[in-house]
Amino acid sequence: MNREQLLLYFIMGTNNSAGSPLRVLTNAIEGGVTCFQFREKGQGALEGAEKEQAARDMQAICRKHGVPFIVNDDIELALELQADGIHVGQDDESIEAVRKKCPDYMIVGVSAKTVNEAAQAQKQGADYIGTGPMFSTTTKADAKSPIGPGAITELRENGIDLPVVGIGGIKKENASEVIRAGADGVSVISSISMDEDPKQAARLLKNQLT
Ligand code: 3NM
Repeated sequence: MNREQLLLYFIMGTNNSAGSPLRVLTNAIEGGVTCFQFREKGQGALEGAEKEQAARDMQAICRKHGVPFIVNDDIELALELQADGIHVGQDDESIEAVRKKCPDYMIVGVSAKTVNEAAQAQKQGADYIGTGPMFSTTTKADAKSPIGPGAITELRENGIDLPVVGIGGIKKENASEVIRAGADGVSVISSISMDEDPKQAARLLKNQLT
């Protein structure tokens, strides 16, 4: 995994964008997003054929702009679409099982917040980890209490050298703190998807990261 591709990692489903999801994604990419994850979860999430079509439409936009397209949680969909990657949580399938099902080129990302989880992910062949919530968030219904950017510093101090993105409650005002703590990038949903100007939101966020 190329660490630079994780710098501004945008995540969205059709149920968490203020405007048309395809327009939001296009604008976000034009504003500088470096990676995208399709995460169709929670209230109002599409299922079945509608979910697949939404994913295909977003993948086409990502392809056109050369942005990696990663699918959250749904391995069958990732395989069907030949997505660039798959992201799984601690409660989803083991990384080893995911690795076995997916072709070698596929990026495998894992959510990991403790040194233990991160070391396990590293050992099992994850390409990057997502650590959070950094700050409080209302986007994920079952999000835990914030663990803060210090959790990333702790991973680094304990020898975790995998690419890491911070996630949860990240916006332009606190993003640089996450990078300074040792992250390669930040993952955001609402600070881009719910902004009335996603392109400008992405641009302003990115300005804080380098
Ligand atoms: N995962 P926002 S927090 C999808 O802690 C997700 O693992 C989290 O949304 C974790 O950028 C989160 O709007 C929600 O806060 C991120």
